[in-house]
Amino acid sequence: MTKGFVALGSNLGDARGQVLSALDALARLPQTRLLGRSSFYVTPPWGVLDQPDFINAVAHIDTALSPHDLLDALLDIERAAGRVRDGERWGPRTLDLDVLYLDGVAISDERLTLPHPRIADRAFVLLPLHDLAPDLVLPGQGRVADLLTHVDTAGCERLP
Ligand code: PH2
Ligand code: MG
Ligand code: MG
Repeated sequence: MTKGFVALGSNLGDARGQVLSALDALARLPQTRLLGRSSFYVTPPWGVLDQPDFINAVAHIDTALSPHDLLDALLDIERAAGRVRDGERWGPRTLDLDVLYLDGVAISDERLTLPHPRIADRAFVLLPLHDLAPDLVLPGQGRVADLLTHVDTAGCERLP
């Protein structure tokens, strides 16, 4: 089994409901346990600014799936939530599930890069990840709590 973290995001339709359902779906994946989840955050859009605010969260999982089988399972959950990929990078989406990190795993191929290469730039990932793993050191990027001090968290709000 390998422990790791998955980022969840949504900004179309019932965003909070999509993220909640996705956590259920993660808990039901084969050979996988959901160990915990962060708070939910409302976050301003990053990358493409002209789109609705997101709901973001991070899940802590333990899985015996290979990294690529996990990726395929996440894409299945996205499709089941009605995600349509129109090719717009960083555009609005009903559900986005990204593998952030798996213990001891370093991969870079055309489908998957681990650890996720842009965690350090993104308050919408670092805030929820910090709830679960402030002392996690992301190889090549740094410690989550330190990285969080270097990003702009303006407009990000933790939901009760
Ligand atoms: N996801 C993106 C692009 N921009 N901005 C926020 N706030 N949250 C996201 O999850 C997000 C984003 C592409 O995956
Ligand atoms: Mg993403
Ligand atoms: Mg994605």
